[in-house]
Formats: sequence, C-alpha cells, structure tokens
Amino acid sequence: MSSSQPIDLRLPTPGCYADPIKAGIDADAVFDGMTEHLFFTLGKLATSASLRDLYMALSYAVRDRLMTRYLASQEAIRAKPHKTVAYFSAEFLIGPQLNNNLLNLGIQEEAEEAVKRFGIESLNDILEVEEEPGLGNGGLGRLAACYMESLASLQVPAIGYGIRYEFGIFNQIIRDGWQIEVTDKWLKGGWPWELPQPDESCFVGFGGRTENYIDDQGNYRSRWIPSEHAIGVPHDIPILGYRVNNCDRLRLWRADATESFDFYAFNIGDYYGAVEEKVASETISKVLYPNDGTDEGRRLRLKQQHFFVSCSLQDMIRSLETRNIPVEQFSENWTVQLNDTHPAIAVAELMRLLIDNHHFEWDQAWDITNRSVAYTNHTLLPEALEKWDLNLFKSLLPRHLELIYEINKRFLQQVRLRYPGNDLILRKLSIIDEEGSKAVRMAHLATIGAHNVNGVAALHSDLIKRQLMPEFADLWPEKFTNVTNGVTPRRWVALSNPELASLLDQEIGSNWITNMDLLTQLEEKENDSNFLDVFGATKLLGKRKLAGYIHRQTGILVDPSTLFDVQVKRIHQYKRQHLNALQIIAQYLRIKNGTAHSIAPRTVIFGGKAAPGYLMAKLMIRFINGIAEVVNADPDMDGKLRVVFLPDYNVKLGEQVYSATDLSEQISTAGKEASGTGNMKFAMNGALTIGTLDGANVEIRDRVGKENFFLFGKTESEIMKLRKNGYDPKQYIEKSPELSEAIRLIELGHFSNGDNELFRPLLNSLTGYDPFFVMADFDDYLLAQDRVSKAWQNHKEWNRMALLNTARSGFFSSDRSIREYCSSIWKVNPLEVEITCNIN
Ligand code: 26V
Repeated sequence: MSSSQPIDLRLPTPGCYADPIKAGIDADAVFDGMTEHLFFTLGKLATSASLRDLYMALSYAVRDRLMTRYLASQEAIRAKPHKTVAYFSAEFLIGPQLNNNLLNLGIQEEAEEAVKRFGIESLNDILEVEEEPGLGNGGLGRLAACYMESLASLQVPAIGYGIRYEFGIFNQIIRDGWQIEVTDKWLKGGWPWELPQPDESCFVGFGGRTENYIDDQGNYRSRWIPSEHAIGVPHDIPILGYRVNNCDRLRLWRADATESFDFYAFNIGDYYGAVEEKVASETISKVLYPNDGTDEGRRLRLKQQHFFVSCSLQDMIRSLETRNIPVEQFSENWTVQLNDTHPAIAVAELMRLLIDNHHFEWDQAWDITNRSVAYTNHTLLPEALEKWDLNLFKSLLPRHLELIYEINKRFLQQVRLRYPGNDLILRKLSIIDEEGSKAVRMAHLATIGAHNVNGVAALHSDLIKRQLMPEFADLWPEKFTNVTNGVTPRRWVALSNPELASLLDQEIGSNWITNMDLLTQLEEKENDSNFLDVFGATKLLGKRKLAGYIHRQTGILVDPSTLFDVQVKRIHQYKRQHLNALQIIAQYLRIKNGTAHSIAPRTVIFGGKAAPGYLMAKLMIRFINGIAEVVNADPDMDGKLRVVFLPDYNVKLGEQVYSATDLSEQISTAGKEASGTGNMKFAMNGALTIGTLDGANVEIRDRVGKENFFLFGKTESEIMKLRKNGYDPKQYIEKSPELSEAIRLIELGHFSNGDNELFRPLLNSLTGYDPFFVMADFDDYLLAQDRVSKAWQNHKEWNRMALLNTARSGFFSSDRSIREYCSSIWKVNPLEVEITCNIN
C-alpha cells in the first residue's frame, strides 16, 4: 500500500513548496493567497474586485494548494513504477471545481472566512459565478467524472484522457415552450483549473496512404503516410482525492494546426487556402457532439476519436520511455478502460504504434493490447452502437483498416475452428458488417481487442450476454462481467446536500463520506420520531432553496410543502417523459372532474436537454411546457398541482435538484436504460423511487427494500413477449378511460391553444406504433402514483421510507464501483502519496 520513500519536493531556494501564501490552509493564508493572485495574476486591487475576480483569485489560491500534491503524485509514479489506470472517454462532465476542491482539501470553512474579509456575505456568492465545463452529454460523461474522483480518493494512480472541446454541450433556453440551443462558451472568461502543457504535445495523422518497405535489417514492414496532421496540446486538470495527498490528472487534448499556416500556399498568393488547413485541424476539438445515443456517423466525430486516442497512447508510451521502462512492459504499467466504443479505435492504434513504430511482432503486440484494454458497454440501443462506413473509415484511417482486417482474419479463423461450417456466425461476429453498405462495427473491435467487457448494471450486463452479443459471450464466457455504476458521495451528498451531510456527521460520525456502508447505522433511527422529523426538515430546506430558484428562473411559485416529483435526465422517448406528462393530464382531469379525492398536492419538475436533431424529443419538451401553461394558469389547480420545466439542466442544477426531491421518476421502458445514475443520487438523498424494473432500479429496489420503492410496469421479458406477439397500443387505450380522455384532450388542442396539429406526431407515435410501450404501462403507472399519493398522506411514514433509502444506498457509491474495477478488471493497487514538507 504505502510507498517506501516519502517524496521530497523542496526547492533549492527559497525553501519548501510549503510557502504559506501558496500552501497554507488556514483562513489567513487563503486570504493572503487570494490577495496575491488578485494583484499579480489578475491585475486587480482588492478594493475594486468583482465577484468574478474573487472567484478567480480563490480558484488560483486553491489551485496552488493542489500543486504540491499533484506533483508529488506524479513523482511517486516516476520514482517507483506502479500500474496506472488510463480512463479513455470522449466525455468528462466534471461540473464546477472550486467547491469540490475546497471540500477535498478540507478548507471550506477557511475559504468562507477568507472571502468574508473581502466583504462578501457568503462563499456561495462566489461559487455561483463558476461556469461549468459541459464536456459531456449526460450519464456516460458524468460517470467518468465520478470515477476520476473516486480513483483519486482511493489513492489509485490514474489519468483520464479525453478532448478539451472548445464548446461543450449547448446551453438550453426555453422560448414559447420550445428548446433553443445556444453555444456554450465556457472558456470565455478564462478557466482557472487547467494547466496547458504544450511541451508534451503529440502529432496525429489522418488520411493519406500506406506503403510497404524493407528496413535496414531486411525486415518487411508497413507504414502510414498521412496526408494531414494535427497537434494535440494537453490541458491538465488536477483531480484531488478526498482528504488524501493523491491528486490524479485529467488530460484533455486540444487540437492545433501543425503550422500556423501553409507558407507555400501563402507565397503563391492563396491566402485562404493557406488558412484552410489550420482551420480544419483546429476544428477537431471545437465542439462536443450533442447527439446522445444516436450514431450520426460523421467524419469529424471519427477524427475526434482517433485524435484523442492517438495522442493518449503516444503519451503513455512516451511516459514509459522517459522512465526507462521497456515498451514490452506496457500492460504491467498501464490499464486502459474504454468508456463505450467512442475510444475503441485504441485497439488498432495501439497495434499500429507497437508494430509500425516500435517494430513488435504481431503476436506480442496483440498480447500487449489485449492484456491492457478493457471495454465498458453503456447502451443496448441499436441506434447508439457505433458503425463507421467502410469508405469513410478507409479514407481517414487507411492503416488502421488494414490492421483491423488482419485482426478480423485471425479472429474469424478462431471462430471457424470453434464452429466449423457455420457461416452465419462468421457474418454475425465479423468486425466488418457486410449487410447493406459495408461498415466497421466498433463494439466488435472493442470486444475482440479487450480482455474484459462489462455492462453497467446487473440486468444490463445480463442482456449484453443474452441479447446483444450472445455469440461472443458463448465464445468467451469469462470475458463478460458486470460492474454496477456508482456516484461519488462527495459531490452528490456532501457538496450538494450540506444539511443532510451535517446531520449524518452528527448521527454516525463523518466516516460515511468514504465508507457509505456506514449509512446502514441510520436504520436504527427508523422508528425515532424526532429523528424522522429532523430528517424531513433537512429535505424541506433543500425544497425551499429549489423553490426560490424555480421562481427566479421561471416565475412560477411553488409550495415547498407539496410533494416534489422530479424527472431530470436527457429527453428521450425510451426514458418516457411523455408517460409522466400523460399522468399529469390524468391528475389534472381528476381535479377538474372533482374525482381527485386523495391525491397528494404535487409539484412535478422536469429538466433535460433534447438532441438538437431529435424532433420527437423536442416536441416532448414543448408538450410538457404546454401542459405546464394550462395547469399553472388554472385556479382549480392552486395548492394541488404545479408543473415546472427547468431550463438548462446541468451538473450545477443537478446539485440543487437531488437534495430537494421527494419522488424520483425512473420510468424507462424495461430493458432500455443501461443503468441510470440519477436514480442513485436521488436515493442517497432520501427520495423514494417510482420506477420500472430497468437498469440499476432493479438493484436499488433490492437494496432499499421493495416496500420502500413504487414499482410498476412490464418487465423486460414481458415487453419482449408483447413485441413478439404484435403489440397494439390501441387495445390499451380502449381499456383505459383515463388514458382515452387524456389523449382526447390533447387531440382537441387543449394544451396547445387550440392547435390540434401541434402534438400530432407525438400522438401518432403513441397511438400507432408506440415503440416504447407507453400505453401498455400507463394504467399500472397511474396506480403506482396513487400509492405514492397515499403514502404522502402519512408524513412520518414517508420520512421513514426516505430514511431507509438513504441508509441502504451505500452500495451505489462510486468508491464501491471503482474498487470492483481495480480488483477484478484492472488489477491495480492504491499508491499512497506521502509529502515530507509541512504543507499544512
Ligand atoms: C452515444 C453517441 C453516439 C454518437 C453521437 C454522440 C453520442 C454521445 C453519447 C453516446 C452514448 C450513449 C450511451 C450512454 O450515454 N449511456 C448511458 O450511460 C450511463 C452510464 O453508464 C448509464 O447510466 C445510462 O443508463 C446510459 O444510457
């Protein structure tokens, strides 16, 4: 566990890095550090500093305090080789950094005191200013961020490799009920958390051709002569673990042009042509693709993937070389995790670097690649499984295609031996899809190249084996495993719910934050009436804050004593926000008809972005806003029902929402949501779930107890059966008076100012083909909502159930997930970083 030699980071002069202005962690030192940065870094006098200036000054002061730990962590690996995790992900949705770093350093109170000396009322005013880097779409990117935080907190050496998009996920505004996308300019005011390292830049090629040659020793070799190049410039973000010295790194690559422009073209007078190549190279890291879950097959996206993967692998090999470790020992020093297939080109790129550049034989290169790489699948949706048109692939990565053909040839030979004469299985398993126009299947490349393939929840991992890749699972049963997702309790409890956190500290001590299993001690309190009241009161505080936010953002007044019923996540048909919307209409009708006898007064809150090209999802947003407009304007609904669509759902807003929720909506069609991670954040914060048996909901229900979970809906196998037997949504509509009435009202234009065409595509989809079985699950959903209403009547009982959710949610800490990855897939151990000079 512990490294033998503590690391000495002392400077020759003037002394230690422990200069108090740079490293001291009491309020005086933080204040002095801020003052210095205001003056020297920002060129501002304390007397005229704005909130933004103070945010920047505090961030720089905090960053200084990370540096000793950050450098000591790198030095520890340099001094003594240790296997390191390389987490490859096209997305890292890390959220605001300042408060997280204050928490992990343990200086939130000191910072609060320091900022007060600048006349600021509360640290929150400064935290508010921080712009979050939206470098991800949703669950997949946020998971990568939680995992980086847990890796550092568990003292595991790790680097997250990804792309430094200039524009992250778009900002969403709502105009006339519609989503409008606005460019996310997160870098505009300067972002203090990154350290550019231009001297560690890497070259990446694209296009061109391959050629064979005989080298000086007479060996027959291949090489790639690209027609285009870009430079990757690393931008490093320190990721400090919770109350440890280990500080890992997120290394994001920015694409630069190789030459600032083409002087030959410039000299012959082609100024525009000269700038063109520069623009093309720099376009690579311009923008994050916002199409969560649909594979658009765009050339630029493949370029992005190869760009960051190639830079990262070169960086990893170079790091071995600078430490005099032979490249043969790659897999003893690195373990590469592919976050979905987006970085799957790594399999071919590592082979290319080893064979073409380092002159390894095929078998040894394959052995190294296979031992190093593991792949996580995050979706079963066919439209999200990446495939690249063969011609596009060949034109961009001709050498990689040759290597993929060779990988495929050798693999299919193995399959032939195992299943002689079975051509069908060869076609099914081949990396090259030969049905229709030819394509490269990235999931097959990843599965063949990796030593482990995992799903992200028990049900999902099971479906990978049974439905998505049965032939692969048959071939390599031991390769397919499960690691249920998790979320970091630092961000999702301690930072986002300080009231609950301090209640937990008081009751069970503060160790829960690194050992969430300790939360089970709360079970002893389930019948302690006073404690349940206090627990309920912390929730109410969160709801009050959210109510204030809702009012400021939307002008809608909501009552914090009502049931806060929340669905926040990307807008998608399979996530069925429209099922929730239909349920609201049914409740609205009951209130109008005077049949709403025991319904709980509710505030139904939605948040989430739709992919810009996903018209049905955008219409769902419009639909929710149409309902909100009618419901909120109707005096009959006062005190009974409110509907809110919160614009621009992101990490920062998530932090406000999870702690303020009573009811968590997890209502996807069974078999469609790989895991979900919002469901875990809600449960930890004491929300009850209404949900289907999908993704991690299954495991949440198993752990919190079925009596503390509102279950409804068809199971995955029932859905399969329905589909097989010819599903007809109309039958369900006819059988359900409340559903028929709701649909009739929409058809009449009741929620669209009389326009009976607006929601036609949505209605047609639901009543015609209903691909996500909304109609089939509607009645059962409504019954479950009735059980929710009933449970809400008894507040004490509700709080007891909520408490048990928190108490039993420890399993969903990302610390547990990361421990599983470390022991069963990565085979890595922690490396404790010690620091000799006194930095406190
Ligand atoms: C796919 C694509 C396809 C090409 C265009 C851009 C793009 C962007 C993202 C994706 C990934 C879709 C897969 C995904 O996000 N899966 C989610 O992963 C979560 C973490 O494991 C999991 O909790 C969610 O259930 C799952 O939907």
